[in-house]
Amino acid sequence: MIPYNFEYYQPVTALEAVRLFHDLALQGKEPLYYAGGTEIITMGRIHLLQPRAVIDIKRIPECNTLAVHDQKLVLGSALSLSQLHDVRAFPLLGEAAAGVADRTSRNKITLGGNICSNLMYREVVLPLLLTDSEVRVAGPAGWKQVSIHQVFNGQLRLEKGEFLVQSITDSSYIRMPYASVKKRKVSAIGYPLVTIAAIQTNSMIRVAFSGVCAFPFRSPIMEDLLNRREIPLKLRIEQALVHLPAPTLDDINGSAAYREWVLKNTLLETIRSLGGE
Ligand SMILES: Cc1cc2nc3c(=O)[nH]c(=O)nc-3n(C[C@H](O)[C@H](O)[C@@H](O)COP(=O)(O)OP(=O)(O)OC[C@H]3O[C@@H](n4cnc5c(N)ncnc54)[C@H](O)[C@@H]3O)c2cc1C
Repeated sequence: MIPYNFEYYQPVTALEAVRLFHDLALQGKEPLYYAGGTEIITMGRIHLLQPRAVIDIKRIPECNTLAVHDQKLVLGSALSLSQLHDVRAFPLLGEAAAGVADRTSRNKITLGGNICSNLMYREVVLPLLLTDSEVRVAGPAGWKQVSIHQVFNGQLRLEKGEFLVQSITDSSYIRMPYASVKKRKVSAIGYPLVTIAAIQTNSMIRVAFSGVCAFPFRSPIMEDLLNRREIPLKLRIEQALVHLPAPTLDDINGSAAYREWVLKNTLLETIRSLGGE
């Protein structure tokens, strides 16, 4: 049960959604965009969130796009993680999506909801970072299409009233060899101790991480060190890990020392699998 009342809106255009957000915010209703609702409902049930209005974006056609235009794959932010996995349009993204939660939850959890999640893992963003994808955002100032690197820095930095509509990925990246590895504390379902996603481009291996620090990231300096093939791989990994962008997570799922051990071994396994020794 959700222990408070709230208004529920289902706009059918992005413009209507943005206008609703503006009007509801003026009325002090602290509106939230609502996608799968799994996080909003979970947090609402335990009083960590209490919006007085939610704006469901799932009926907006652009949020449900799954198409290739001009050699670019366009994915709507309201596609569920199950859909992303099942259609195999972007295999690495599908695998990253399949590592989140359980199938029943993934039928609800959306691409946009995972990337905009208040939970720190946001694992589904890793393939978008690796492929220099772009995102389309709708907001009070209209639409904008920008590189994910411009708006994602640990989390998606949106202006008030903006929401994620689509991701756009160059098809050439989607065909590249890839690896996706998620290590958990015990079972096949759970938050990551370490998640690594990687692709092999023509010139180098690109790597992105979740579960290692308090936010998902891709680091140019780490990638540069990991690709110096004149140096033995184990040494490259040691050198790269000096440049983690923040302290290693140390929590109930795993101590920092354990995570670092898992990270080293997982990186070794991932880079070898892509022929990067
Ligand atoms: C059982 C379970 C296990 C999980 N395990 C993992 C895990 O291992 N790894 C992991 O990465 N995550 C995990 N999660 C977290 C999960 O992926 C997200 O928190 C997901 O639940 C939110 O997706 P949603 O579509 O339901 O979003 P919602 O609950 O609808 O929204 C979540 C937040 O995102 C905002 N939002 C949603 N869509 C948009 C949009 N298009 N534009 C702007 N803001 C938006 C909302 O306003 C809200 O603040 C788990 C969740 C569950 C329930």
